[in-house]
Amino acid sequence: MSDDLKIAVLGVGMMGSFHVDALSKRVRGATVTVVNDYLADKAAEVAEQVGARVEDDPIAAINDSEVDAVLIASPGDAHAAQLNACLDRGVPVLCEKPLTTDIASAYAIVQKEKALGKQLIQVGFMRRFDPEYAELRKLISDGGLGKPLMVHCIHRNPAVGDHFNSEFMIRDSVVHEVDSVRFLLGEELTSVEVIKGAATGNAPHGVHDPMLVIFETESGAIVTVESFVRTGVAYEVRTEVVGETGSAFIGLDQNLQLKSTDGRWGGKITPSFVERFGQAYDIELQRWVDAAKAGTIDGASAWDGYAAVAVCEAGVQALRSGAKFHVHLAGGSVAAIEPEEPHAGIQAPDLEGAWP
Ligand code: ISE
Repeated sequence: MSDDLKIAVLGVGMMGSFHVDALSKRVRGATVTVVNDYLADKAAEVAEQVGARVEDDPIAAINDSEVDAVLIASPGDAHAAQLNACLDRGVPVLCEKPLTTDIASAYAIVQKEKALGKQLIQVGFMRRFDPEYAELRKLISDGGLGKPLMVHCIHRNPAVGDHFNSEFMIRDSVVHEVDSVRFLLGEELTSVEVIKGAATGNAPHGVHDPMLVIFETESGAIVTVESFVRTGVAYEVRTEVVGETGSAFIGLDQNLQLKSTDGRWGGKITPSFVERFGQAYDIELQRWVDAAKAGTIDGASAWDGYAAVAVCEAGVQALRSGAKFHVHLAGGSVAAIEPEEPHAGIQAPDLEGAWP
């Protein structure tokens, strides 16, 4: 339709093609007009399915006269240049995480958008649109749990490729918990530690799968994240918030429960994040399209994307060094991340020979 938001989708791998499908079938008021991917065949295949045009150059796609808004689902290292081009042209953009791949470029994007005086960038943290997360957030902000003291997050994937090393687990998986906790509690994360335990035999040598990531927040709440991406079982994302006056749990996967004659009881497992968060993705896209038409955003901002980049970078440093890392976001300059001073540890007295 003529008043549809005309969208260029950059990157049509798994996420990008999923979004093209949603935009063309389930989202109202949007048309995908231009598709770009570094794999020409893939771009042609996806474009043909929705009657869009292929543009080989992502920057030309952003500047195309038939494009009102951009959805970035390209690899993370392409984001900075593509976001800069969107800001230069002044078009709304929904960018999949990460905002960019380093703190300095993420901060530069935040500053550039701020100088324009208009929020154009929304970051694709889809869990914010999941009804359970939204309900939990409201419960917390209404004071239903009292002061939040602890958050326990479980993030399990059934299987991933070998490229998914320990650092990637933090930047690609744990990043969702970083944004979710910021969203739920409405405060920044200020420190991060990584505890590496025994690894599953399913993980390539040297990959710390599973690992435990521990954050502190501005108010002193403690957040634990189990990141386990090769369980071989199901997609399991659960969050429990423990407050002064109660606790609440989401992600129990309580769909149809069947009792059968063989004495078993239960439901079907959720195989991947597409099934678990399919509804959230659709809501996210619809609200982004509606907001873009109204000249605003409705979801995670460039600042939220930047905060996630900074906290995850600190997480990677904590993983590499074994030290706890602090994150300082405020202060009008690029985020500082720094290790905590090492301490001497406990000195046990040498008792050898003290007994006869
Ligand atoms: C993936 O990129 C996602 O965004 C999923 O939500 C997450 O669960 C998965 O671990 C990531 O690899």
